[in-house]
Amino acid sequence: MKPLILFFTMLFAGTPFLAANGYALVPAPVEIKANENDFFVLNAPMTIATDVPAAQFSADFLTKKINGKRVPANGKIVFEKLNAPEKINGNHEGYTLDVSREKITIRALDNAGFFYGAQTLLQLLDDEKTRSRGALKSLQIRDFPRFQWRGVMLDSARHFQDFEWVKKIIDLLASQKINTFHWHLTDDQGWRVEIKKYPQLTEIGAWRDGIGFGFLENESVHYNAKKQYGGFYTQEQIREIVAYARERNITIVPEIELPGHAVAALCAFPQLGCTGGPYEIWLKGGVSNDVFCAGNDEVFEFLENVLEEIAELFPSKIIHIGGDECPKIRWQKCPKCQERVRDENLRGNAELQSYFVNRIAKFLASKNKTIIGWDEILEDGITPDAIIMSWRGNSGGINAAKRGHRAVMSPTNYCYFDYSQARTGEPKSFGGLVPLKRAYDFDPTQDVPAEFQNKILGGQANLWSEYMPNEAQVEYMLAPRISALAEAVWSPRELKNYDDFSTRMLEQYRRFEKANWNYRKPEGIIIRLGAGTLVFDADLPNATIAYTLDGSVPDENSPRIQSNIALTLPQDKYKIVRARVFLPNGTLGKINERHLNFPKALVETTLLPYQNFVPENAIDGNRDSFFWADANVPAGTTFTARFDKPKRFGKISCITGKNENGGGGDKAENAVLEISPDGKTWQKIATFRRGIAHATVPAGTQILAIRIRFIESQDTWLVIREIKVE
Ligand code: TNX
Repeated sequence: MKPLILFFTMLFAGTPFLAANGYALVPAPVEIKANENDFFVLNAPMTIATDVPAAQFSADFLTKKINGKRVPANGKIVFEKLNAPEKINGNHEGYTLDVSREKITIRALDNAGFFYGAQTLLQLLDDEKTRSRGALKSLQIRDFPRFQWRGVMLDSARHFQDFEWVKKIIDLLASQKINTFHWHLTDDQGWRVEIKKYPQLTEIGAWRDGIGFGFLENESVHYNAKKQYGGFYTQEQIREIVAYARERNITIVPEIELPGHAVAALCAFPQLGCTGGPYEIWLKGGVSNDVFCAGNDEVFEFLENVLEEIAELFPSKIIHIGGDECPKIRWQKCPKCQERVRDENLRGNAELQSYFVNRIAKFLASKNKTIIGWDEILEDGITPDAIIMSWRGNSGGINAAKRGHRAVMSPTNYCYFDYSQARTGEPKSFGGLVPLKRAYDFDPTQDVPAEFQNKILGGQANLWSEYMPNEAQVEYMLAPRISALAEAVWSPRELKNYDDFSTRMLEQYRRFEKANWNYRKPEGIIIRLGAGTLVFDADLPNATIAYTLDGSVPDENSPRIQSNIALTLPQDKYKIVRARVFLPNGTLGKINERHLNFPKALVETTLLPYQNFVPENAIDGNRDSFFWADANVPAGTTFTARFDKPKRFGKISCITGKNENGGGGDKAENAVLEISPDGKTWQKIATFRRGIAHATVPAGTQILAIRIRFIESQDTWLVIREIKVE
């Protein structure tokens, strides 16, 4: 009689088990079955064999990474053709991975699957538990992606990144199973790709008079002999990166911005703008009124020549043509543009934009390329095969899908990795807030009706580089959020679980460390403030937080609280709260603090928030956090803070604008600061100048409410940093 062998095979239906069992895989795979009682013993050097042509690169790649040895046959690790494609839904990026006592087998249909199988195996082998045990638990993995477009965009125009470093970012993306690298190569601040036919584009367009954006000269190394800031990628370098990425299953989608965001090109060729210039390369962000002229055929000839070289350099079937943020002011006054509107029977300037984009799309179609553009290109009609990149929420993508377009979701409030990772204590950023958890909650099919979901190709995070003066800062903004994105676009939605993810991330932080990546460490803690209530939050699962209410430094002896548990404080009593999270090794993270010196007040405003900004941010005693209102502030708009009972103050001030000390963009322009004893009658106490208003209040004045009132309308966004009372 055969001996009865009992295998304790467990099927992990939900990711919580993944972490608990030590499989710190990121992104989480579709399915793992582990055999608790059997092990594959790691003996150096590991031998690797395959006779499948499509697996050669991955076999070499793995061999190098683990210091293994390629052998003709009988390897300990083997790559084989998968004969049961249904196991991975027939997906060419899918793979199976079997670890038995004798050997490790990776099976796939194609290069991509073999490569991802190798990436998963690398994570398993490098796992701390595996290494300390000297053995890998026997297991079976079945894995394939949820979406076909798993992207990251890098903006190399606002700030430039070193060519070799771009390979480093490709390595990181590949390790997280990202397959699309969208490369933003042109903008108002620089033209970054060599075009043989127009050398002036990079001779002139790649260099600006300083680093700009308020950064110091020494925050970058990218200067030429004339001390101008900038740089560009030669065609030879591009070919090298394209090949490097391709081996790692990454398609590079280049972006050439048109008709707007074109100032760098106009500097090289002023005759391509409506006014003829002179133009200067921008040293700041924003939206330029100067765009390509839509009435001048020379513009199309130029762009077609440029795109011809681009189409040849980048094998990607898809080319990004921008299409966002194109003001029509110049077109309105340009005789050539108006002539075009008449000749083409267009309904106006908005339709002129769609004429422009469609004409380019047609040219690219002749090169066998499809266009993708920011969601603005949908507004006035666009060729049906155009793909829409939805950045202003998911709605652009949903509308696109309903009209039969394919779409990629990249909504600002989940995917803009130029936004801060925490409310306080972070480097200067574009603004906005996308903490790790928020990035993790990204779902490309959120709110998409079931019948249109097949139109959603996937999702993408964007690294706009206005506030990333150097490569280290790009790394900081990308990691760890890259892992959250990766899981959102790769792993099955039903398996998503943030606590489990954060546990697996502890291992991922080690990987970042090993790859010498300047990642944001998880000690950040966010303190949310309700009315009289504090809620502590951290990037670590079930975090314990030490806090103080007297301004002292929190330490091991301070009171402790668990994350996400509310702490209610007596009103008006405490001025400052400081908090630190306990790290997994028992030490304390960096200090976060919040001032609580604004008396209890209720905010009432007709302003609409931009994204998830809350009006209370403007009265939380902290000018780092702010309320960001949406563009277009009508005359008469008010923003009122009303107290529960009348108060007396010596001084009242208000700071608005993007700069910490007031001013910059998005400031209150034609507005006044007013007070009221009863909430009905108002008295002006100051007028805003450069975004700031301050007043000394006559002694004895009773104040029930303070408000900002806009005398005239302004069509900008508005940042209200803080109303301060003393
Ligand atoms: C909007 S997203 C832009 C970019 C900026 C970005 C900053 C998009 C299509 N346009 O030009 O860099 O905001 O977050």
